This record gives sequence, structure tokens and C-alpha cells, in this order.
Amino acid sequence: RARPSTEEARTGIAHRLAEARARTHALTAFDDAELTAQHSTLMSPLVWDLAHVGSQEEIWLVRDVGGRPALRCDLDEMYDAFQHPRSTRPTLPLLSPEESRRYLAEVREKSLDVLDSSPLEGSALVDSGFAFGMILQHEQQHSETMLATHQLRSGPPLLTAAPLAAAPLAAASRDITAEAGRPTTTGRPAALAAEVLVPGGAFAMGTSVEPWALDNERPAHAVETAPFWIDTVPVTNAAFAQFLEAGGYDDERLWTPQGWAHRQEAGLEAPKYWKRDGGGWIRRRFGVVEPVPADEPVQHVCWYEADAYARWAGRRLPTEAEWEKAARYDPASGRSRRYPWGDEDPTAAHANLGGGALRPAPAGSYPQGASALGVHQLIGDVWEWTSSDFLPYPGFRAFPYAEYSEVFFGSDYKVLRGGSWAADPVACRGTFRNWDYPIRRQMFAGFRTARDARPEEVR
Ligand code: AVJ
Ligand code: FE
Repeated sequence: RARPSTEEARTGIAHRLAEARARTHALTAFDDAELTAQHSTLMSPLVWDLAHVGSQEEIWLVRDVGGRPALRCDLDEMYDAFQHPRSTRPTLPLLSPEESRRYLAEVREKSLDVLDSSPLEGSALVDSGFAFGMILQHEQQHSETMLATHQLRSGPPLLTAAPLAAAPLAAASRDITAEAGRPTTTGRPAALAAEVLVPGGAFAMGTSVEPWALDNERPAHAVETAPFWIDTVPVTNAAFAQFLEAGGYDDERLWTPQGWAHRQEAGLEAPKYWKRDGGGWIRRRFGVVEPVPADEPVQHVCWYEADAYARWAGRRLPTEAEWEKAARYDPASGRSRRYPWGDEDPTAAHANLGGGALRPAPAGSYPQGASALGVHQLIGDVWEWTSSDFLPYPGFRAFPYAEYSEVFFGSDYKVLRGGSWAADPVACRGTFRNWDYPIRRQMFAGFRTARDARPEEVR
């Protein structure tokens, strides 16, 4: 790809900054009471996210990159995520919604000033283009977090869904009641094979050249995998309902010891937000109650539920390396692509991203977004749990702060890949790594399963 001129790069960044801000405002354009309430102890009041986005932008862009004087040093501590756990944030003397909006506008004026005078060149990790990319991703990640807060909130709907941008291939969603208990139903369109064979051998994992890749995605390094099979599409509500109706939640043998302990303690019986309704299932989605759509990838399951489902199906979760190989490896060239479909940035034809739809697309949608190997919907729709702990790649270097990724490395967190319908295109790519605790269900996360290939299947 040709490198854009500095002017083109500046215009592009300014445009994306404006888009990110429009989304931030759209998710916080409500009465003060909605913004200052804590809808769940798992999440911040929306007004904390709002001002936090401005505070990070001030610290990273205005002060560190721009070398400009501080606007509001006094806010640093209150909006530092490490100083205050989410559950305690409503007790802080937070800026009001109106003060927060004013603060964001003041910071943004200075950032655009910094952008105007930035050379936007240099080596990938030290140029200020990266800093803008990082701030953009940060604001968009908080928009996804705010959507999770909106989903946890009870009360009449505040958000309105936009239609899915691309025409889905799959059959229209049906009421899950009609599907439950029929063992052949997966929600997958008949034209797609259930699973795809990924050849064994080495592939390039991670990146050393993607300009806005975060520290944890670096550097590129060769990883060897054995041949394996991976689901063509994410596990659907219909498929997950079969696990549930088969008693999967009550069969200790399907769960890891920690998973079973958590299932007991938390009383897990179905994905978060599901409720029984006669013989079927309904769910609340951003304030609207509807039947659980059979063909949609399952969401709001924790890692333990995903792991138990996979064991029930005689399969397992893919490792993070397997997921990335299925997504990026091009057997024709032997190289790894930026995205499943190639090197071009996501468009509405490739993936359901950006948050407008308020839901995943049915399994089998977005055929143009399939990977070289023929795996579908790897980016967009739902984050996908992998079996892997969140660990540094060989040669990892913390940048720009240890607090971005390094402090989270270890066995406490599991890696999620891909990006949900609520993720913005700037905040997901083939190398992007997300992480959360294995008990968490508020994210827009589902999964797909894998299995080792048998020798006779490979030859
Ligand atoms: C990468 C999504 C796990 O939300 O905790 C936001 C992103 N880091 N502010 C998170 C992030 C700092 C992070 N995740
Ligand atoms: Fe943050």
C-alpha cells in the first residue's frame, strides 16, 4: 500500500477523531440522571467514561506528544482507571455531564492543534501518528464499554438500531422455540461446511509493521501449529440452546473445576439476559424484549460457559494462535493478511462493526469478509473467546506505558479475538488482542470451537 502524504494522514486522523467523538456523544446524549447512575457495579457511570476519554486524550496527546501545558491536572487522579475500581466511581466528585462535555471540547481543540503541527512520520512506534491511533482506539473502546453499560441498564430503550449495512446471506432469524431440541440445527446456512481444515506448519503471528497496532500485538514472530479444524461460523444461539436443553449447565463433567465452582456460585443457567418464555427463550436487548434469534451468534457467555459447550460438542476452544492463523494465513502466498479478507481496511461489505446495528448479524452473513481459508465472521459480530491466557509475545516491549497491557499479562485473563458488532473498525484487526476475566459476561462475546485434525484427515 502506498503511504499517504502527511496532509492526507492528518485529514484522515481528524476525520476519525470526529467520528469517535460523534459516537461518544451519541451514547451520552441523555438526561443527567441516566449518565450519573450506576447501572451495574461492573461498570462505571457513563459520565465517568465520558470525562475519562478526555482526560486520557489530554495526558497522552496534549501533554506527552504535544508538550503543551496541562489543562486540568486536578482531574488526572479521579479519571485514572487504576486508582478507582469501577464499583467505587459513583462516589467520586465527578464532573457533571455538561462540565465533561465542555472539558472534552477544550481538550479536542488542543489535540487538533497538536495534530496540525505533528510531522506524523518516523519509526512506527515513536511517531505521533501512533499516538493518535492509540487515542482513537481508546475512545472507541470506551464507546463499546458504554454500550455494555447501556445493555446492563433497565428501563425503556434509549438507543435505536440502524439496519445492518450489508445484506445478510443467512436465512432470516427465527424464533428459537422452533429450533430447540433439533440436533441437526446449528443456525449455519446449509451452503457452508460446518468446519474448515487449517493446515499445519508455521505462520507469522502478530505484527511489526501495522502502524496502529498496540504493544501487545508486537512483534511479528513465527508460530507453528498442528493441523486443526475450526468452525466456519461462530456458535449460534440455536446451537448453544441445544447444549442448554441437553443439561449442559448441570453436568459437572463438562466444566473445569473453576468453571463448575463459578457456575454454582453465580447460579449460571443460560447466557446473560436470556429468560425462559414458555418452551422458548426471550432476551432484553437495549430495553426491548424479543425472542432469542436462532441464527445469531451467541453473546454474553463467559469463558467457562464457552469452554463447557466446546467439551459437550466433543471439541475445544481454539488457541489464540489457531484463531489468528485461521483469520490471517493465506496458503497461496504463505503470508499473513491484515484482515481475514485481505489487506484493505474494513468496509460495510466485510463485517458488522461500528455499533450501529446493536446486534450481531446472522451466522453466514458477510461472505466477502471470509478468510483465505474460508472461515467466516472472524471480525465483527462477536468477540471470540480463545483458550489462551493473555501473555506477551517473544520480544514484547511495553509501549507507551506498562499500564496499557503489561500489567495484565498472566493467567488471570483470557484472550478474545476478532471484534464485536460494537467495536469500531479502528479498534480491531487480524492481530488485535482483547482480554477479560473468564467469569465476565457483559462483553459482546461469543466463541467458535475447534478440534485437532486426525492423521487420516491430513495425509
Ligand atoms: C483492551 C478492552 C481490555 O477496556 O479495559 C480502555 C481497553 N484500556 N482504557 C479495557 C482500555 C484503557 C481495555 N481492553
Ligand atoms: Fe480507558
